[in-house]
Amino acid sequence: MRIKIPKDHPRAESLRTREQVVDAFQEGIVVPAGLIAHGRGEAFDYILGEKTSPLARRATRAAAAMFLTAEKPVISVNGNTAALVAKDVVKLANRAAAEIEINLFYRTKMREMAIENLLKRAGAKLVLGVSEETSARIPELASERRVVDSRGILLADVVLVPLEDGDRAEALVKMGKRVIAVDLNPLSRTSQKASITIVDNIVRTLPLLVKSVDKLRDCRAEKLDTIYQEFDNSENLRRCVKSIQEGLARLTAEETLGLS
Ligand code: PTJ
Repeated sequence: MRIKIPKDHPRAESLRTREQVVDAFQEGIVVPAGLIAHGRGEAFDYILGEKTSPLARRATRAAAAMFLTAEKPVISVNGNTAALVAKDVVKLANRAAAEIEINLFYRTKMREMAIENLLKRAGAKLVLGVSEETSARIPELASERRVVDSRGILLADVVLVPLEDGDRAEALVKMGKRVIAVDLNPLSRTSQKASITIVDNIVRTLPLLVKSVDKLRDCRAEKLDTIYQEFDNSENLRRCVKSIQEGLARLTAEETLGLS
């Protein structure tokens, strides 16, 4: 069932994004747990004001610099990411010479194919993570996420992992990879374990990351190294938690609780 979202609804954008996830659920791209994960993200986004903060901008710039200095960057795509930002994933892959790899927690052949089709319709030429012949296992992981492509994540030096569960981010870091997470929850294990965490909604992050890559493209390698080395992820996360506290205080002060 489709609902018509009034244009002047104060949270129209958020509701449209929610509909996108629901549609993708009906197409077999998003799993039931993905709906729950999206709701959790919505709650954080609501408190954070549903806009990109200066902290997220700084993390995105550092992530762009890290991407541009990578020898083999890979964008890991799960159901929710495909549902929300397939076109931006392809744009980022083209602009940053990165591979796209499907990596699923709830892995089925049907979902792999549905997500591959979606990414190809969005313009992707090559989608890794779907061929049995090239599949490898990463150590220390029990979940289906351990299955990776031997041409992709296995060899990658930088991996973008949007909307992840904590185990894999930790395993990838242990393997010596630099991990860029996108997660609205600054307290999640993924956020805490990643090298750079962008605490923002993926629907805003990816277009901004593409812009940032374009802006930094002509910088010298030393300058790019400095940009991401100067970024302090723990400090940035601490400040994100503080902005959640401030967001809650603001919402209470404005007495907007329960209005939408
Ligand atoms: O497609 P699959 O099979 O790989 O499964 C994907 C899900 C999302 C079900 C799986 O990775 C999972 O269970 O993830 P978690 O552990 O719920 O973590 C998802 C994180 O993403 C949570 O911390 C959410 O707050 C956050 N999140 C949800 N939606 C967004 C988001 N962060 C940024 N932008 C969003 N739109």
